[in-house]
Amino acid sequence: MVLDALEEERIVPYFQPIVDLGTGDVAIHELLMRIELGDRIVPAGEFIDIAESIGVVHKMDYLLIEKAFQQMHEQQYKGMLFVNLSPKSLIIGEFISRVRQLAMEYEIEPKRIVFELTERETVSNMALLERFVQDLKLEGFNFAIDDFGSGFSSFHYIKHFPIDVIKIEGDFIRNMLTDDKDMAFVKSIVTLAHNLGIQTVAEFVEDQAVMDAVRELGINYGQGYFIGRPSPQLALPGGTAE
Ligand code: G
Ligand code: MN
Repeated sequence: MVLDALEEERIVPYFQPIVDLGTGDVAIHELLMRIELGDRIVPAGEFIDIAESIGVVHKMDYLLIEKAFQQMHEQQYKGMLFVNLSPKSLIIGEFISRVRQLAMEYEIEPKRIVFELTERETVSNMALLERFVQDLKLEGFNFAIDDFGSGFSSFHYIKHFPIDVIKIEGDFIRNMLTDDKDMAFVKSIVTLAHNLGIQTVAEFVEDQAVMDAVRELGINYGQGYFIGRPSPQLALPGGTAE
């Protein structure tokens, strides 16, 4: 299924809005990979492990990024795009030149692109990963840590990579108003980020109460089903998905 989808270019971009909690504007979208299968849209969770084990995930990433950049260009979208990236794709030799070329082709300044690194997945050669991240940073691209708090190497990533944004693990956010431990985790992550001058995103904002609470804590951005579900369209300034 994965190989056919790649061959037939049925890898499609979905975009989930991320709102600026200060202004209420949709400032960012996260790019999510989907496969079109007849009239069904298959979410990444159902195929990404397989794609990785058969060694084609980087090819799917290129295709997805190209389609997303093309759509940003066509819609004259001026906001930012967060892109999930497997560390394994990142350390493939041609990745940087490909992404740079796509950004030029579709007139997207690198500073509008934020690569999300997950701390759950890692590579054996950390030094190599660090070098690739530094190179992309020099090109002007930015970096976020995805699902911060869910893995074992959170502090390592912050210490060794030029991180601009922390995306706080959704399970902490979702339960923070009912679970004291989750609230304590969220507060300490916010303090850590503030002390380091790093921006924060609350994931899995699923209702108004959590939205108010994360704004109150000084978290910069919110993402989740309460704000918007992933969709094939980018929301343009003014708030209407078009
Ligand atoms: O690991 P990462 O944060 O990139 O995962 C993003 C996934 O989380 C997407 O597939 C998206 O559909 C899902 N998601 C986004 N917002 C919410 C939410 O508010 N609640 C839940 N349960 N899942 C969400
Ligand atoms: Mn993500």
